[in-house]
Amino acid sequence: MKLFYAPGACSVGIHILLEEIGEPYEAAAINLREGDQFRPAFRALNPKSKVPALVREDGSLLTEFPAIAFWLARSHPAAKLLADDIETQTRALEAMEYVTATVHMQGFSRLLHPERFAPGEADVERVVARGREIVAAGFQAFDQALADKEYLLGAFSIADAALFFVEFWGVRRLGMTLPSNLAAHFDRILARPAVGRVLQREGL
Ligand SMILES: N[C@@H](CCC(=O)N[C@@H](CS)C(=O)NCC(=O)O)C(=O)O
Repeated sequence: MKLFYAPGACSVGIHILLEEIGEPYEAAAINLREGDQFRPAFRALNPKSKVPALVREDGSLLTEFPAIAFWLARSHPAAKLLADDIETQTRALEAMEYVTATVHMQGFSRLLHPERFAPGEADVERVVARGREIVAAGFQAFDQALADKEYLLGAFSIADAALFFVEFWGVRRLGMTLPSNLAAHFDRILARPAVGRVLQREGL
């Protein structure tokens, strides 16, 4: 398997899952700031020009965080990244969808790239304020979900890897203070050896 990632991007969650699985894989860095994602070589591989992108053993490409995470968990059951029952699997999809489609794409995208949402310079402030509201609502919901457990689904799973990348952005990129249950969850994940290895490899 070969993961295309960008240091500190949402792909860090998939990088962590590969490291948790513990089988050999390749990891290739894409420099988003330099526009590597739009160069012909990467576009030919992934026309969406996005990371994470995972090339599987059969040569096929998988994109979109929830799909990659779900496939990795299901195809590597020994890693115990997702329990086998339908309720846990549905809850994992629910959490990953909220992280990726709402907290990331609607919230953090407004905070990190307000120009993509603001028709003009005068609108940037309002766009950022809306981004903060969306992220805060997401963090609040996940904080509540973690009130009585260490991980979203009880044991560490693909859902936690998704939640981790937005926690990481909040704390390390934007200096936010996480609500208490979320802060404890973030520290718990940071303490996992696989996570330490990935952060080191990505230069974070
Ligand atoms: N819906 C996709 C979003 C992927 C995405 O937006 N990735 C960002 C990095 S966090 C990216 O590749 N951005 C490149 C760009 O915007 O040009 C997923 O969940 O995998």
